Amino acid sequence: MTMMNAMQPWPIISDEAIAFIHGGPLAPQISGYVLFKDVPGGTEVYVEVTGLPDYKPGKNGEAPVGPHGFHIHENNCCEVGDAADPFLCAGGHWNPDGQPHGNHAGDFPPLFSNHGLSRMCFFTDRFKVKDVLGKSVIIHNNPDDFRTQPSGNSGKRLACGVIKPKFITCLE
Ligand SMILES: [Cu+2]
Repeated sequence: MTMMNAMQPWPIISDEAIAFIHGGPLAPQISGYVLFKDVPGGTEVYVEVTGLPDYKPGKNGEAPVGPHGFHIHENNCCEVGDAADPFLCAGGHWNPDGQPHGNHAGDFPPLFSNHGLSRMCFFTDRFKVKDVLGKSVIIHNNPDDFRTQPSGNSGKRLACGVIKPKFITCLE
């Protein structure tokens, strides 16, 4: 079923959404997508990305590279901006119910690189697809410690994708 809704930035309501993930200047080889699908009681999230960096252990007080922090951020923006610190326009973590980091609605399990490939599917009851349209998904360089506020100390932003309804219309 399709319908118009003047309060939504999108003309048609869908129960599926997709974010196409593109690597920024720190990891231009990253490519993939995140799918969101309404299911009873919540949403299933499926992610498939390639081109992730290989794991590097932390040395001399530096954080390890990977597993990669993975979150929904609050803004509809994946412009690179500062090439040394990309994707700042995506904003902070999407946090609609004012929770501490570690319990943000868009705090996701980290991505593990299997020679660059990560594939993962999980369920969340924290949102439905309509709630995350126009937000963004970010993959970070470092692991999320799920403690440090406000974003888990997961480091720079390697890749970004804006969450859009999943279908093709003649207007796109
Ligand atoms: Cu993040």
